[in-house]
Amino acid sequence: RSNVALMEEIGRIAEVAGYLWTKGWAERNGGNISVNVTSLLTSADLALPALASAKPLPEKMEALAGHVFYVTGTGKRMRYVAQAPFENGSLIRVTTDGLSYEIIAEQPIQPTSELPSHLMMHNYVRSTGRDNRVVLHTHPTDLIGMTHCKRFLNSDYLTNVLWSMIPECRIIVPKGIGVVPYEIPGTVELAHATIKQLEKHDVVFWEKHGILAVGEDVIECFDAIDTLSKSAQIYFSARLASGEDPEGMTQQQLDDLVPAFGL
Ligand code: 2HA
Ligand code: ZN
Repeated sequence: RSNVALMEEIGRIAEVAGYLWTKGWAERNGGNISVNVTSLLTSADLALPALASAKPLPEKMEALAGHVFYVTGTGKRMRYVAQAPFENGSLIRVTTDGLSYEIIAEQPIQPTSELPSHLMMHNYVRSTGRDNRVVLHTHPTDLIGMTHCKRFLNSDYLTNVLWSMIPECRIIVPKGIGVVPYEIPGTVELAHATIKQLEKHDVVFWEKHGILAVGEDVIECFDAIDTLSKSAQIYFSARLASGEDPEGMTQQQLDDLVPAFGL
């Protein structure tokens, strides 16, 4: 494609897809990415003809009418998204009535099974006035492992444990972590429960499944999850070293970060 701004953004998505694979967070087709690229497109791009007939969305997406997204393909592997983003994902356009979507480029690759939930989240965050562009879902082993422990299925407790492992964590994930109890992957129920958590948080843990982050930038979304993963690794290392729960930074040390970093 000749659109330089779009191809740079696709390059960043491919970069992150590669990280997800090398991190060990993307077994087989695990995880999915959607990025709103509307602002990067020319009017000719926006008017590209549909490559397949329109598919209905589960709900009306008013805030997304006419918007175009790059989305990873259903059953596609992140390690191949990294190498060939347009053979393992496609551009889709939400119809002007917000009721359905159509694939417009480059090949008729069917979007991720989580597409309805991704679009519901994009629609929700945009409707709150934020320039949300990214929904990133992935399967980090360490963070999913924590969701198998009942005591971590509490947003305040989980946030505090991970924040208190290293100062960066509160700085990079200032809104903390939301927790969603187990739901069947790809369902509207999972999407609704996640959207409830997105009222307060930009990162949500799905019990016994994975992590979802929203934001303006795909690299920043990756960094937030990566920083939480680092905190989890420090937590496990400290537990192994001492045989006990690490004390973590004190509440005072955590609170001092707020004025120091303008959080
Ligand atoms: O795309 O991770 O949650 C595969 C998944 C579904
Ligand atoms: Zn998943």
